[in-house]
Amino acid sequence: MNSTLIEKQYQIAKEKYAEYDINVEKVITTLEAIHLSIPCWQADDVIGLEFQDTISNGGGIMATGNYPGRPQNMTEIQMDLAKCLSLIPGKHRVNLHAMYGEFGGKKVDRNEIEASHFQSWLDWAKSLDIGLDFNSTYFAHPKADAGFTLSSKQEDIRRFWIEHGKRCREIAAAIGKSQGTPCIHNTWIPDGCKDLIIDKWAYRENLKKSLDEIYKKAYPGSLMKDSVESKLFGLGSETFVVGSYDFYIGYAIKNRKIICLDMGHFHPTESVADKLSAILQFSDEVLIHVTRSVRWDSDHVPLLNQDLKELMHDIVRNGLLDRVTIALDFFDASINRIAAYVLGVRATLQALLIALLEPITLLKKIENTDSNHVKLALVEHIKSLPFGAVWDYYCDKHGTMTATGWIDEVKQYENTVLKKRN
Ligand code: RNT
Ligand code: ZN
Repeated sequence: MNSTLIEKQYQIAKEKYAEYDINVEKVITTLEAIHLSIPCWQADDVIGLEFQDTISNGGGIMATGNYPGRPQNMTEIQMDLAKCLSLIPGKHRVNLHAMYGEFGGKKVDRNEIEASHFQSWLDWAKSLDIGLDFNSTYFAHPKADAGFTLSSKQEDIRRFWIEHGKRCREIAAAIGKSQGTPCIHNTWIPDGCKDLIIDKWAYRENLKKSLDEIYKKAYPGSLMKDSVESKLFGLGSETFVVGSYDFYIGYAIKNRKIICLDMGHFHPTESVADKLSAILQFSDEVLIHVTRSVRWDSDHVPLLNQDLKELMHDIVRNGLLDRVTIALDFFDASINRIAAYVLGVRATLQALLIALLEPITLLKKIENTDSNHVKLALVEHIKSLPFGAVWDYYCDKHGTMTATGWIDEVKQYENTVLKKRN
């Protein structure tokens, strides 16, 4: 689409939205200030950069598919990520996992990692003027194979992972200090059991004790913030999950940690969106893992579906943009990985844009003063307003392809770069 047409349609859209008292320029400024945290792990199917002498797939994290062109080292991962970022409007952060350090082909175990292993990520992020977030990696390791890490009844295993957690927080704080914005450090553990557990208490008590120890050292919120991520079930933890939602919401509220809500970690009809205006009555912040679950926590690439739109509506309608960090969490190895990123991030931004373009003041007024059918009718009508024209303008303004233009760019990258990899 050429720029004149984009501009023309944008002007008409602006007029349309003005009828509902929406200032589209203001909306664009708001959207520009939102920095999504993009998962480094979609780049290479959650494989990471560690030297591994034993193959370990414990932890239930499994990317399915074998699309050609998977990056094999840090340079290729960074190159792919930079390509993705160039096809996405706005400025975004990259979310690292501890298994993605620069280990120089040496075995550096999880209880040995240091901030220096992430220096090249920091340099790379600085060269792109973006921020980094961080995750401890408690899976894909022989010491996670038995199904329990921080909640393990084996004291040496528990200690090993406690040390990992402490080091990850230190690394996150170092990243935060260097980049000048807080680095969110997220904790998700795979702990759980395929089948019946009698002594649930011991595991949950252990997890609580381990977390208390990991979080003992206080870091200023300007450097790093801690979040804890719950789960409903996973591969190998179908019957019992130690870090359930009830466990972590209790822990987070009591210890002033951030709860991380992964959109794939709840019962299929449970609304993650609806949780925000409840949790945030009692907590300062929430972290979201945007994903698309197909029947279960399948980590499909987010699309502009009802769940995603509802989530963004609940953030914006309740004035929670400053208190909700939006990270993405998906990994699909069955499609072009660059396209996966671009699709997922663009859908998330589009959902935000739709939410920001809603005449909330008007809707709230109608809700308080008019019949319910009037509100419903208006909500329905708003769905047909020309948000796509604003989206195209937004992409064009940021020098990124509008509409489907990026598909050709990804194809070309596939032909010239990805296909040349083994
Ligand atoms: C697992 C959690 C977790 C991971 C990443 C890789 O079910 O969602 O967030 O996906 O840490
Ligand atoms: Zn997640």
